[in-house]
Amino acid sequence: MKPSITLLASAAALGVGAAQAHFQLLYTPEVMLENPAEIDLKLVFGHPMENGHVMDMGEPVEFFVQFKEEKTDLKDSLKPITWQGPDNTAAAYEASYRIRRNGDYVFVVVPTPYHEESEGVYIQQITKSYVNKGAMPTSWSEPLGLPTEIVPLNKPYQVFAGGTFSGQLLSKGKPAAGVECEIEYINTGIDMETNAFDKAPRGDVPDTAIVAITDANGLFTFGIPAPGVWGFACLGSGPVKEHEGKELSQDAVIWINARALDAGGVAGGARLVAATTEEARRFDQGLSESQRRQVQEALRGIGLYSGSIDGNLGPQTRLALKIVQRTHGLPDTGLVDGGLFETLVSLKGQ
Ligand SMILES: [Cu+2]
Repeated sequence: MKPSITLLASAAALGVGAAQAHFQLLYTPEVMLENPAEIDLKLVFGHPMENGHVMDMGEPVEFFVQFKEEKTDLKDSLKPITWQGPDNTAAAYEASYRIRRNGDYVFVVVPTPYHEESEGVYIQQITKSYVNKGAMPTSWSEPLGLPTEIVPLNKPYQVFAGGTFSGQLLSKGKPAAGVECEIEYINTGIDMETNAFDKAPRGDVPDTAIVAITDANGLFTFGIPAPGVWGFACLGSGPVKEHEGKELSQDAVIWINARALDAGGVAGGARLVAATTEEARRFDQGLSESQRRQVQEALRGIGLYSGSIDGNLGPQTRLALKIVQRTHGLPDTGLVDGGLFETLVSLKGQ
C-alpha cells in the first residue's frame, strides 16, 4: 500500500523503510523438479522486501493449476493457516499438489479483494507462480486468459542473476501500456513447517519500491541484480475498478526464481582449483548427512541455492560454494573445506 500515516509513524519508530509494496505470495521452495513430488504451496499477503506486516487473506475466489491445456481447480485443497510475520500474524492458506508429469505447471490464485482500511480501497492481486518438472518446457509463455496477468518472456523458473527478465502485461488479453509495476524480492526466510517469516530482513531493503513502467506494447524488462525469488506486481491493470462501492486495484503479480550462474572464465575469473567428482565425494564423506543438509540450508538462506535439502551436494551446491569462497577470498574449490562449514553456519545464523 501507499504508506499510511500510522504506518509511517510505526515504521519510523522501528527504523525500517515504509515505502515498500505489498505482494500476494504464492510460494513453493522448489521450482525445478527432477522427480515426481508432492509440493507445498503457501499463500500469504505481505510486504516481502521490507519483511513488513502480513495481512489477512479471505477465502480465495479461485485457486487452480494450469498444465498444458488442462486447468485443475485446487480450491478444495486449500487449508486456512495462520501466518507468523515478523511483527504480527494473519490469515493465510496452504495447499499441496502432486506433480507427476514433465512440463510447466502454473499455479494461480485470484484472491478475494482485500480491504485496505487506511486508504479506503480494495486490493486484488491475481498471482501466478511456476514450477517445472523434468526440464521440459511446455506452456510457460502462454497467457492463461486471466482478467489481468503478466506473461513471462523468459522462463520464470530459470532466470539468472545479472541477466534480465521481461514480461508482457495483459488486461483482458490485450497489452496494457503505461502501467506501474513494482518489483521486490523475498527478503526473509520462509519456514514451511511453522508458517513463518524470519524476524529480520536478510538483505538490503531499497529505500523505495523498485518500479518499471510498461511500454506501448505492455512490455517491461528488469535486470535481476541478485539471486532469489523476485515478484512483479503491475498495479490497477485489471478491468474491474470497483468493489462494494469502493475503488479496487486489480493487480497482476508474477513470481520468478533467479539463481547464480557460473559462466566459468567469463564471469568467474580463472578457476583456481577444480574439484573432481571423486575428490568431491571423498570430501562429502567427511561430513555427516546432517552437516551436508546444513550446508544446503545455509546456501539457500543466502539465496544461492534453490534445490532440495537432501544432503546430496550436486552441481548447484558446488557452484554456490564456489561463489561463497570467491566472496571470502578463498580458493574456489566448491568443496566444504578449510573452515568453510563454520563460515556457512555463521552466515545462516545472521
Ligand atoms: Cu501494503
